[in-house]
Amino acid sequence: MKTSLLASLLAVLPLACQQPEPEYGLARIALDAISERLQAADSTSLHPRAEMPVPSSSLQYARERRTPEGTLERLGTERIELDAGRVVLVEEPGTPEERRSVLCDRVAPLLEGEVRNGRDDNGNGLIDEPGLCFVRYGNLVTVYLTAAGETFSTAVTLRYALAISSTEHSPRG
Ligand SMILES: [Ca+2]
Ligand SMILES: [Ca+2]
Repeated sequence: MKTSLLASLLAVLPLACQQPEPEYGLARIALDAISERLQAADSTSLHPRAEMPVPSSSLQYARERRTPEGTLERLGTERIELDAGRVVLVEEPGTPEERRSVLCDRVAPLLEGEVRNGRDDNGNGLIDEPGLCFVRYGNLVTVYLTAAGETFSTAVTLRYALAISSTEHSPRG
C-alpha cells in the first residue's frame, strides 16, 4: 500500500509544481459579477433567447430596477460576451457611450470535460458548449464558466420575468 501511495504522490507532484500561483477564484468572482448583473435583466429583452438545449456564448439584456414607487425603471442595455478568451462586459453596446470591461481572462475554448465531437461529454445537457455560455429554461438562466483552470456554474432567476409571468399566467384546465 505504501509503495502505491508513494507512486501516486510522485505522479501528482510534478503536476502540482507546475500549477500557476493561486488566482483566488477569478472565475468565481467573474461569475458572481455576471449573476449580479443578470438579476436585474428584463426577461423579455434577452438576445439571443439562449433556450435549452442551445446555449449562447453571449447574452444581451436591458437592466431594470423597481423604484420606491413600485414602477420599473430601465437602467440601460448590456452585453456579456466571450471575446478572444476573455469575458467582457459591454455597457450600452453599439452606442457612442459603449464601455467595455474585462471580467475574466483565460477562458477555456470549451467548458471543462467537453470535447468538440457533436456529443455532450460532461453530462450537462449541452453539446460542445464554449467555456462561457448561457442557457435559459423558463425564467432561469444558467451561466457556465471554465476559466483559469476552474469551472463554476450559477443559476439566476430573472426577477422581472417573475413579475411579468405572474401577470400573464393563465390557469389550465
Ligand atoms: Ca462534445
Ligand atoms: Ca456538455
